[in-house]
Amino acid sequence: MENISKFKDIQKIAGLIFLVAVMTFSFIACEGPQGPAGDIGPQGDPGPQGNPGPQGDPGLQGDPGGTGTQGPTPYIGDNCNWWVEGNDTGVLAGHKDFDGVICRACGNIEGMVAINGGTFTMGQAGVAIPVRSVTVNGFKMAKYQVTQELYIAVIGNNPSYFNGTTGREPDVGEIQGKLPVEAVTWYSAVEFCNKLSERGGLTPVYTITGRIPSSGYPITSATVTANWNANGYRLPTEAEWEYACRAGTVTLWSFWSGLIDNYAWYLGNADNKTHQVGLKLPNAWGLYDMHGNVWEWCWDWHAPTYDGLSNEDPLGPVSGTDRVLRGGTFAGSEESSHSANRFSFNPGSGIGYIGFRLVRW
Ligand SMILES: [Ca+2]
Repeated sequence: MENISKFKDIQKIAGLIFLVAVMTFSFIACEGPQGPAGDIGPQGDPGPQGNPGPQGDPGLQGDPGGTGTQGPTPYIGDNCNWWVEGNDTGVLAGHKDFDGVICRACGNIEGMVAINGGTFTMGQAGVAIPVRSVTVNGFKMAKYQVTQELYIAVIGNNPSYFNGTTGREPDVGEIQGKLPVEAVTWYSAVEFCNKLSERGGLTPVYTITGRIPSSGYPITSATVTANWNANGYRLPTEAEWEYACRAGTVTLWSFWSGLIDNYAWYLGNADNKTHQVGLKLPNAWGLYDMHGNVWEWCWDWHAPTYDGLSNEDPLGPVSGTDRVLRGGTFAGSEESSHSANRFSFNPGSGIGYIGFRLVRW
């Protein structure tokens, strides 16, 4: 009996060693898909008299996935073997001749994260309604807001308020060109998308007619239609933006609210200026500055509610006067950077709080 018992102990120990070895190997060799991130814990209830109550614990992260047999998948048809960065492909990106902004060989940018399609609960009770279940197809989204250096490389000018002149310098240690471009009109942003697509050998998404002015910037008016099958760069739809921002979470932010200073530039920490992209922590899908820094233009016309919109890849109302902005700013309250919070602005106007972020198929 004693021997059997010892044998069982040895079996247990051997099993444990094997398990630890497998976990270690999986962790070290993890080039394959990562498992989904764990849910963020519930938010605490606000306490009486307006004081915040105890916060819920952040949820555990999901386990890393098993050892993958494939590395990241290069895009077919590009001149470079460049890869999507993201939680489902590992992290790699390679261009033949990347100059830090755009690849001289293929004309494309780095840092597009692969976002798998899925269904999520869009909206927030009392704020962005009706709260409803929405499904979006997979797409790729830039990790960073479009920077001033990228905008200049494509368009040739810098409309930004925070342009480095006296009183508008980058914060200590930050790089001017890596501040988000802002004061961009929605029309200029969509033309930027087309120009970058052409440079990268992709099919432009937008048809722009009746442009005012007929050349030069900013573009203050135009008629814009979208070819949703084109593979070029474009603005996210409002649904795509919120889906990516939430990154699987259902809470007010994609992070635990007590950690906002780690994730977002907002009124409480930004010193009333924009900040170099990517300095705060990303969300669970690797996207930076979704909360705070600058508002981000979305494709959609703005209506006060989502009434009447599709639940499958909704494109917003067919017409309107303002376009949707998402994500809050360096000058906004904590609440303004909530995942579901909405704002809108005249697409022909650009002010120093408004930038944008690229997506493509
Ligand atoms: Ca933002």
